[in-house]
Amino acid sequence: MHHVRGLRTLLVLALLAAIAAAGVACFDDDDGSPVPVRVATATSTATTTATGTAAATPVETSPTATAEATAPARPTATATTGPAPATPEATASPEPTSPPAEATTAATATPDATATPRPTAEPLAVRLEEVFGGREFDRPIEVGAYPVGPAGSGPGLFVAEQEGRILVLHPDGDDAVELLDISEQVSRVGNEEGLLSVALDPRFDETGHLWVYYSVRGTPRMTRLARFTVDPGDPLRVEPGSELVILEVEQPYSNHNGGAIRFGPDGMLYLGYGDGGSGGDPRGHGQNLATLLGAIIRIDVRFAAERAPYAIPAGNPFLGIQGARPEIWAYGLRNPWRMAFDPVTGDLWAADVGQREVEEIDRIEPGGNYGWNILEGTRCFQPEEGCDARGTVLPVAEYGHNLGCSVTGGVVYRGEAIPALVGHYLFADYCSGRLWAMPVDGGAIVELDRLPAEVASLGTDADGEVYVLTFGGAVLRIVP
Ligand SMILES: [Ca+2]
Repeated sequence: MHHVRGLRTLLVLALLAAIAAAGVACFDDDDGSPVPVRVATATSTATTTATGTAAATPVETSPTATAEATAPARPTATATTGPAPATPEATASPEPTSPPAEATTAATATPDATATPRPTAEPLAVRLEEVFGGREFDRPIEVGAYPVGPAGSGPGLFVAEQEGRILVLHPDGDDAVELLDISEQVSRVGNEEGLLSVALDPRFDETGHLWVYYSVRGTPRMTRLARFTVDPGDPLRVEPGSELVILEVEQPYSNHNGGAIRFGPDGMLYLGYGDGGSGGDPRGHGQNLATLLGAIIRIDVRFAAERAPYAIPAGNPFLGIQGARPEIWAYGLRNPWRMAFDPVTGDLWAADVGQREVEEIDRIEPGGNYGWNILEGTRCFQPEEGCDARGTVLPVAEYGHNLGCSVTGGVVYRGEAIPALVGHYLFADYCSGRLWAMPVDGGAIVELDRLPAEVASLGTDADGEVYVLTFGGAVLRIVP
């Protein structure tokens, strides 16, 4: 009797596995690639981006408009700011900004980013080693360089925990100084709520500013971008009461808060917002330019003050477009959990978490519509068949849920310790623990490792070496 039931269970499991495999096979030509695949841009019809209007859905643009499109406003574009911008709108520059109509070409921007895998000369071999003396953190979500260590000497690292604490440590020791604890004001009601991102000001040595993004405790439910300032005499101490609220956005649901604060090579602050949550984007935020939800924003916070917390940089693609939020840099995103600038090329890479089947890696171009919720990866989502994806930018790479369940965006490796890894975008899957490397200028994606724990985030130290954060608590460094 027992073994009959066992057999039946096996049969059911085998059937389920077959169904799962078939499900993956229908979006990917080869049934379940062992690694994420580059998107074949040659076969894509969706090579124009954005629209001539602020319409929520893509509108066909004339072929000439795209043919002559020049890459507008790289992140190096200038930002208009006087010493004291009055309101964000006040800085709206009369000079022509890049109209969305000429926004970008799709993932075809780099001609050699083709789908043809390039044979790898040598297999990439890396190891992951424990740092901080094996210290365990409480759901660490961000790691980054900090100019001083706990004893005040040498460069350190900061590690932020979702609960609301930011610690400063040396990679070689488990001594930690608590830099900031905002857990009293952080909501942890939802699994995806909490302190979600931390970034040092690009001129931290002069300004002492620390930028944070978190879910606010209380009602209404919202996320907040805020600035704190360290004591000028003691960079290991944040001045109490120094918080300056920069931007708050109401969040209809507890999930998909996005959250990555990154400063571009242009000195501007970029922040990725999720679509507001629930499932399938029920309120259509992804394609709605009137909300910051489902978008990556670019704002100028260099002269942030209570009356004028930020300004809109000239060159923002939707500046001056009626009905569109001028903060938006790119849209059509579901939950860009992590993003990073390539320190060499200035390219902004984001990983957008999928809904049911596809996880994707995007190279973010100004004005780009990344497709959600029309598309999930390269696959139609709304409607499931025959969707109108004109005007959307396809991902650079994608993978199905045979390899994981939720992509964790990483960084482009530009360190020195692992020469073979230079120029690779590193990313991982939260569920399967798989860690991948994708050459940014084309070529096959390779699996570097498979971690036993959930990978929550990746970050770099001052030398560009990479650390992997797991929700289990461990912080690991990638070494040759
Ligand atoms: Ca997309």
